[in-house]
Amino acid sequence: MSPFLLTRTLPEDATDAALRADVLHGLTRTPKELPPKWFYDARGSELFEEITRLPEYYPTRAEREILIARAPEIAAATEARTLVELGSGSSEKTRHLLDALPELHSYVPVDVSESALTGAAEALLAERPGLNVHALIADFTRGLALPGTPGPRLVAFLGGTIGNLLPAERAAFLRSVRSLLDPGDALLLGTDLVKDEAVLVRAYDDASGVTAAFNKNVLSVIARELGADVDPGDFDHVAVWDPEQEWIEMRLRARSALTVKIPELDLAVTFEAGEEMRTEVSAKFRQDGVRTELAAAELELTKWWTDKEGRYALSLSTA
Ligand code: AVJ
Repeated sequence: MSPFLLTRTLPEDATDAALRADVLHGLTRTPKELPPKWFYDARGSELFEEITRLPEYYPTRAEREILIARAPEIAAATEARTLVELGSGSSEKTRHLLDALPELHSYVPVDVSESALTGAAEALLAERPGLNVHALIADFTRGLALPGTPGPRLVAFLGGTIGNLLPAERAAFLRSVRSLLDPGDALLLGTDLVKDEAVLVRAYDDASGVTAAFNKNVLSVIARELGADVDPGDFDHVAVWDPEQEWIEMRLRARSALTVKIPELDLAVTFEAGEEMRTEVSAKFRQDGVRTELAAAELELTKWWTDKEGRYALSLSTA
């Protein structure tokens, strides 16, 4: 028996087709927008790792603090035998949970990146040779089917990535997660919290310009993948707090009037000088809002933990 299985639920060419559809749709609408998932090619993933080490970007450190402090409580409350991690990436955060779950039977990392999944599985299996790793190449915002591993199951969605979804998308996502859970299963959710505007804006517009490079990287992705003749230097990085929606928006602002030709899409896109294109929404939460959104998906919030400074929360909810 091999302790490592890899299941692809996404066709090999799905990523390419989705990028084309998103760029065509996003650059021909007003206002223009691109979804944040296209930041993460190899360079973008590196830049994101760099962001997580910036002094201004607190969420990763705050979440790690909570995971380290609360992993034993999470283990005791869930008695999980299967850990499912949505958007697992390098599975770095998962270690704290795995260490607290010595009885864990299976780990099911779910990610769109096959290389991230195999790399993470290899590293994990070196430490926990008995663990069954069943990796899923899948887009967790679409329907998911989980392998028949033993329960109780704990589904973890960490990093605050739920904030990248718009409210209606969040509602649909939480309902689809709920549909994966049997009685006794649980969801561990990471959410960044509403706080002082200056702190939030600094986290998304750091002094050393790493976030600006990360934002502009999406232009390099469409240049490489779709042949777009776009120069990232023609755009400025913008991060703004929307107090009504309680989210940070990242945008790219055209420094002058310009046209971007995208031969692979047979498209020429014109920008006015100063025109802004939204590239990411990163919603920030309050406990009441999280509880209400979970309840709407028939999930009951049972634990709420924050870091010492109250900047970030991990919540546990049950089906
Ligand atoms: C990976 C989606 C949680 O929204 O904070 C970091 C991505 N964008 N800096 C976030 C991000 C700009 C990050 N998430």
